[in-house]
Amino acid sequence: MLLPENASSYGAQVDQLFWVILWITGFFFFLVQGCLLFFVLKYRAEPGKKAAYVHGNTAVEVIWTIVPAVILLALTLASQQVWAEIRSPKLFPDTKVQVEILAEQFAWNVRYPGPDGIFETADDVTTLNQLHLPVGEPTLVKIRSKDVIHSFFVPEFRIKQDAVPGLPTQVWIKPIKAGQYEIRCAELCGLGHYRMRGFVTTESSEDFMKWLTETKANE
Ligand SMILES: [Cu+2]
Repeated sequence: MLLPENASSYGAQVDQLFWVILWITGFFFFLVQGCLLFFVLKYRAEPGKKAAYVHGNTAVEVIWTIVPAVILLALTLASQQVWAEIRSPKLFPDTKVQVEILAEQFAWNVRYPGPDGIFETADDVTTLNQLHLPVGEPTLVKIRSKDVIHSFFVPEFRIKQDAVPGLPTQVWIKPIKAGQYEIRCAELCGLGHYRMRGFVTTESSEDFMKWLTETKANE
């Protein structure tokens, strides 16, 4: 509901943080706007009523500084674990499958290392804009850029990572269901940015291996 379908192992945790933050900020948004409306009406200009000069209120100022600080600190601690789990290479799960994505104006070059597990060898499997991932299997995704800054974004996996020239980065994805999704470039990268789309297919390990073999045969 409201959010795109979740198709990755850590998506639910990301969504949970999102909702907690939305509830907190939403609550204070309505509280503040409500107070504003109330005071605007209560202290509106009336004939014969003199304006009061209020210099400030230290107690109230301390409260409205400390309360947000405590909330921010709590959110930082609460999100730290999920963030580290998703983004800290030291905490990545063991990945049998690896894929390299080289972004360029305006396409995603996808490369699998092939049976030898080593990139840039003759048995590599390469595709353009077609990323396949096995369901239930954590996959290591290496992201690079050939030219300008792009951003690898698959909303259904709750992952977004900039592709920066000269700065290889890594993310991991463990799809939890079979389906078809889109890779969108989330960084304005030139005139063709709008058509920089890739397609993700998540499927069973058997189908994934079959696809790899067929793609290699058709190269
Ligand atoms: Cu791009």
